[in-house]
Amino acid sequence: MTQPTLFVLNGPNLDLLGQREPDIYGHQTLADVEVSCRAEADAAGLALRFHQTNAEHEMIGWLHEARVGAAGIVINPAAFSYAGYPILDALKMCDCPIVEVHISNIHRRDEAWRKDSLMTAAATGIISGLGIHGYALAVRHIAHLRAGRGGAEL
Ligand code: CA2
Repeated sequence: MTQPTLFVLNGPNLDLLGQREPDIYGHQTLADVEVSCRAEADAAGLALRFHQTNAEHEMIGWLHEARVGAAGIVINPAAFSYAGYPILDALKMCDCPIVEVHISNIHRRDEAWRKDSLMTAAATGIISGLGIHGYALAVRHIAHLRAGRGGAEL
């Protein structure tokens, strides 16, 4: 029997995680993020698709794949958060749970433009400011929903 698939999708510049601004984003790399997501997905019996792109069309392609039967989507849209209307439309086409993750607390950042993500309008929920641990928590939450333990009371 094929396992249900969870998508963890990362937007522009996150391929450089761990190499820039460690005071904000930490020292761990996107490969470390993938290891932590895979551990959670394995424990929950979910197959994992883990991707990063700097190209909007590639992100939209993965969302179109996820639209058909994915267990859930964890997305750090990075700067697509602020201008990615085509990605917002694609997220709105997905019926599965969507958790938006930001490594930093976007509401606490100095730049006002970072605070308002367009993507939140399509997300089931958002995790922001818990470092890379936010990704593992997001995967765990989707597993939790699949086990029928979701809803308002967690
Ligand atoms: O906190 C997050 O995860 C962000 O989504 C990261 C985005 C940023 O545009 C959002 O405001 C918050 C990307 C930051 C720029 O890319 C970097 C990647 C690695 C290290 C430093 C910066």
